Amino acid sequence: MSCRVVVLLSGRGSNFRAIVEAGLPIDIVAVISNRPEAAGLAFAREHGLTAVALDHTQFADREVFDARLADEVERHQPDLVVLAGYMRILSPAFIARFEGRLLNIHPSLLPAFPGLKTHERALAEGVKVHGCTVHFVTAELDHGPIVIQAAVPVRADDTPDTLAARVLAQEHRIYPRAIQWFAEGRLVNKCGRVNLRDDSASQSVLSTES
Ligand code: NHR
Ligand code: GAR
Repeated sequence: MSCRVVVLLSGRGSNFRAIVEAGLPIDIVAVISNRPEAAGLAFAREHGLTAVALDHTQFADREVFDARLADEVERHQPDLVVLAGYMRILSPAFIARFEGRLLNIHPSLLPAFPGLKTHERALAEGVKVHGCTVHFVTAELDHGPIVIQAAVPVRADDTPDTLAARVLAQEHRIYPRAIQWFAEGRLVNKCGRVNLRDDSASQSVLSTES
């Protein structure tokens, strides 16, 4: 049975597109945005996927919104929930319902630069290497177990925008890969570290094809 995936996003949705275009053996059963105008929602509809807008500004507070969001996510019975440019911190009550099946992509090499404006901060610190991280989401913001990272060089003439574009290209490579590993049941979460299970069956299929 194919892995049922719910995608949460807030904006452009280029990571979501990269996931769709990777042609993974997954079922994207719903795409949910806290911003009704998110381009990612329109892309989902164009692809015949279930697209749901839940406008957080219409709710009394974060707890009330997150409870409604969690109910909506659960309705689609996901095996995996993917944050793809989802820009709202999730309350501990939400995390408790989905921990272990919740992935995020963050535009820095964690644990450096958790939170927002990562590219500006990387340039301000003068780091020479920057990148992105896919991690399991825990209640502690941007601190969950790391699945995969990709690094990019920082150039002397970079602006936040040129650096973000270089990082984004890597995001589009690593997020589909991490999701595929999850769907294959190959991610083993052990004491807060993620190991990649070497599934000999799928390995040998790969090697006979290549
Ligand atoms: N929630 C939890 N509990 N843990 C994480 O690791 C999370 C999370 C929710 C989102 C993505 C994240 C990132 O990769 C993410 C990871 C939003 C903010 C933020 O401050 C910070 C980190 C992340 C996403 N959001 C503001 C807020 O008050 C709103 C900002 C806005 O709307 O533009 O929620 O970096
Ligand atoms: C991506 O760079 C993602 O890593 C980042 O927002 C962008 C979303 O782009 N996520 C965060 O900063 C989470 N706080 P996309 O909508 O085109 O995928």
